[in-house]
Amino acid sequence: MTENTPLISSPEHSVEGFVREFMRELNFSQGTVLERSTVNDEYLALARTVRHYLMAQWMETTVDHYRAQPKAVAYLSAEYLLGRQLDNALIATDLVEIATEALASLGLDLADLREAEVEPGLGNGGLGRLAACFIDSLATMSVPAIGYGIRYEYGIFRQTFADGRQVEEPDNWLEYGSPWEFAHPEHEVTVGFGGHTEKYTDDDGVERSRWVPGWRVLGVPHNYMVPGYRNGRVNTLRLWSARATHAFDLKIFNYGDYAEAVRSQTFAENISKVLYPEDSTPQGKELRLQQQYFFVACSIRDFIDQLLPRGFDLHRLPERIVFQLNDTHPVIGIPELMRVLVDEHGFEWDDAWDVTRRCFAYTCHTLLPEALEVWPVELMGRLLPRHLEIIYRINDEFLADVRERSGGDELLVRRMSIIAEHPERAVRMAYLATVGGARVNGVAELHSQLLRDKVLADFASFFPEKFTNVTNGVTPRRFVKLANPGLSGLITEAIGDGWVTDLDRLRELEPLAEDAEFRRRFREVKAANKDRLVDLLRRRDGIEIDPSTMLDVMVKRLHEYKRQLLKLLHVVTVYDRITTGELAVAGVTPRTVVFGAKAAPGYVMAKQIIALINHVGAVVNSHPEVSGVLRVAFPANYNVTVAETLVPAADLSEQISLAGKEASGTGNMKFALNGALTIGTDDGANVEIRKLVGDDNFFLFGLTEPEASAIAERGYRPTSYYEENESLRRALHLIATGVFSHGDRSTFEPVVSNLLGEDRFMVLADYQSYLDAQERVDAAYADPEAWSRSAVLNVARSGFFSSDRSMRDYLERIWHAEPLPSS
Ligand code: 26W
Repeated sequence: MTENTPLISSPEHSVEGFVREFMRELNFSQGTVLERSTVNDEYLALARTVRHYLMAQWMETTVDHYRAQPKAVAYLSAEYLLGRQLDNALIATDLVEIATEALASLGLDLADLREAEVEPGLGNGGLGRLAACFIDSLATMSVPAIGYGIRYEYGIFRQTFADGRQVEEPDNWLEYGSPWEFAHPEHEVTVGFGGHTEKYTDDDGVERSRWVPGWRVLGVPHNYMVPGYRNGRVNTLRLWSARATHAFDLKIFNYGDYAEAVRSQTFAENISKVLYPEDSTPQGKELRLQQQYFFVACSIRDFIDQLLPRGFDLHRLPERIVFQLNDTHPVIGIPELMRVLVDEHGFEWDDAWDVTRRCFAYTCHTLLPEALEVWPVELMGRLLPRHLEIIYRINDEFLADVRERSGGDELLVRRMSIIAEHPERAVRMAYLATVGGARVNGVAELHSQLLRDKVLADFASFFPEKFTNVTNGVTPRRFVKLANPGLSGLITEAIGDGWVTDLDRLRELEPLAEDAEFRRRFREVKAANKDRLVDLLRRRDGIEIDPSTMLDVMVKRLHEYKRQLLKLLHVVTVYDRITTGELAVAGVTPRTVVFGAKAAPGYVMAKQIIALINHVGAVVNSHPEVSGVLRVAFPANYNVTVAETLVPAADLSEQISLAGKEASGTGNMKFALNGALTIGTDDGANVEIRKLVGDDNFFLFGLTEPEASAIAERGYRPTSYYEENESLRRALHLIATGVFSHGDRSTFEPVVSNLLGEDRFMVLADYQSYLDAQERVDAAYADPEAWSRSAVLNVARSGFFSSDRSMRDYLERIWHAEPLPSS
C-alpha cells in the first residue's frame, strides 16, 4: 500500500442519491429492469446499494489499521450466528428512512425486500451468536479487530416438523447469492494435513523436526463487512472456504483419472461444507478436527503474512495481536503457532513458547464435562503429526513444572496432564488452552467461579493469575434498536439516543417506572410488538395466537440441562387442573406458551422432548375449555430472525436451567432488555440479572448450585419427589398413559422413565418450586400497572448486559489493546 491510497467516496446520503445507486445496481449488476425484476433481484440490488455506503469506511478502516500498526484482536471462532445483514447495515449507516422513501418512490416496500434475505446461520446457538455480538461491539468501539471463522456452505439445518417430530433439511443459504461477501481467491493460503515428520540437523548443528504433509488444501478468504454503529468504522470478518489445490488436481488429471481428480477435489472441499449441528456434546469426528485446524491455520498464516509488515520481528508478535479462542474449537492454534515459529521461522523452542503463551487467551463456555473437547491421540497423530509432537513437548515441560512445584505429587501430575490416558489416550483441549494461553475466562460470575473451583481447579491453583471472568453481553444495536423500534423510539424520546452506544444510560429511565403515562406508552409498545408477532406466526407458520394473553417464552437449543421439560410439566399440570375441575377457567391468567428449539440430530432424548412438546400442544390447543386460557405455540426453525420479532413481544422469559449448568445464557439478557420479566433459577447470568433488576422484578425459584451439588453428592432420588407430590404424579401419569400420544403408552415412555430413573438435571426436584413461582407470575400479571413498572425497571437496569461492556472488560483484563477511532 502506498502512502496515499486514493479512496473512493460514498454515494450521496439522500433519497435521490439512493435511488440512483439502487437503479444502477438493478440494471448493471442484476441485469434487469424494475418492470421485470424479482424480489430477489431487488433485494440484491438493495443490499449492494447499502454496501456501497459502507465501502469507503471499510477501506479507510483497513488503511488506518495498516498505517497505525496497532495491537489488534483476532477473534477465532468456529461459529458466527450473524442473522440478517441488511437491517443492521441500514441502521449502522442511518439509511432506514432514506431507503424506505427511495424504494417507495419506485413502488417497492422495504419490508418485502427484507424478507428475501436468508440469514447466514453459521452457528448453533449462544456461542455463535455471542461471537456475532462481540464483533459488532468491537467495530462500534473502533477497536482494531478481525473475526476469523469458516464459511460453511451449509449452516445450521432448517427444522420442520412431521407429526410433531423434528425433521432436518439442509440450509442452502448461498443458493440465491450472498451480496455481503467478498471472495479473494488471490489471497488463498495453503494448509497441510497428514503425512509424517522427519528429524534433521540445521546449519547451526541444531536437531530439528519438520513436517512433511501428506496432502494439502487451499483456504480462500471471504470478507464480510462488520459495520460500527455510525462511527465511520467498518471491521472485517474473514471466513475461510476450502478448495482443492491446483497441483493436486493436475497431477491426477495427467494420469488420466478424471473421476479420481474430481473425487479428491470434493474431498478437500468437504472441509467447509457443513456446520456440525452438535451443541455441547462433541462427536470427535475427524472432519471436525480438520475444520478446526483448517480455519485456524489459515487465520494465523493470514495474520502473519498479510497483515503484518514484511520483515516484522515475530519475537514482538504479542505487541501486535491477541488471538481469542472461542471455546476449545480453535485451540489447535497454540501448537500451530509454535510450529510456525519454530519450524518455519527458526525460533528456539523457549522463545517460541514465550511468544505463543502471550498471544492466546481462552474463553470457556460450558460446565458440562461431556462438552469439553478431547481428541484421540491416534487421530491427532494421523492428521497432524507435527502438532502432536509439539503438544507432547508442551505437556512434558508443563508436567515437569507441576512435579517440581508439587514435590512430586504424581496423582496431581496425572490429573493435570494435557494427555488423558483413559478411556483412550487423548488430547484435552481445554487443558492445552489453559497451559498455552495468557488468560482463561468464564462467561458469567458464577460460571467463572465454578471453573476455578471445579472444572479447572488444579489449574486455577497453579496459575491463579490467569483466571478471570467476563460476563457475556448482547449488542443493543440488533437486539433493541433494530428488533424493537417501538421501544427504541420511546427510550430515545425520554433520554436521547446516546443509549445505543452507551447502554448504562438506560438507568435514566428508572424514575419513569413511576410515571403512569410512560408505563401506558410502554404497554402500548409491547402490545404493538405482540401484534407484529401475531402477524409473523400467521404468515410464517400458520399459527394463531391471542395477543391479549401473557406471552410466556422459552427459546434456546433443546438440551436436557436447559429443562424444556420443566416448562412442559407446568403446562401439563395446568391442563390437568382445568380438565379435572380443580381449577376454574375463570381464575386462570390466560397464557400463550411459546417454544423455539432445535435439537442436535443425533440427540435422541432431545428429539423426543420436541415431539412431546408438539403433542402436548396439540391436545391443549384443541381442548374446548383449556385452549381458552392456555395455548402452546412451537414455531419450527427458531433462528435469529425469529428472535428479533419474538423477544420484543415477550412478557415472561423462561431461564430455568438446573443451577450450575448454564454457563451464562444470553437470551436471558435480550429478554430483560426488551422488558420481559424473568422466571429463572440462580444460574449463569441470571444471578447477575437478578442482582441488578432486583428481587421484586424477577421470579426466582429452584435449587441453588451448592444445594444441587450436595443432593447429587448424597445421591439424588427423583422418585422421592414423585412420591410426595400429587400434582407431579398426575402430570407424569398423563404423559405415561398416552393422553398426549393417542393412547399409546410407549411413545413417551423413555422420557417418563428417564425422569423417574436418572433425571440428571433434577427436573423433579425443582418442580414444586417452579409451580409456586408460576403462581406468583400469574398474580403479578393480574396487575398491569405493577407488572409494567417491573418491566420498565428491567429495561432501565439491564444496561450492564451490553456486549460493549463485555468488550471493555476483555480489553482491560485480557487483551490490553486500545481503540483506534477514525480521524
Ligand atoms: C460439539 C462441540 C460443541 C461444544 C460446545 C459445540 C458448541 C459448544 C458450545 C460451547 C455451546 C454453546 O453455545 N454454549 C453457550 O455459550 C453461550 C455463550 O457464552 C453461553 O451463554 C451459554 O450458557 C452456553 O451454553
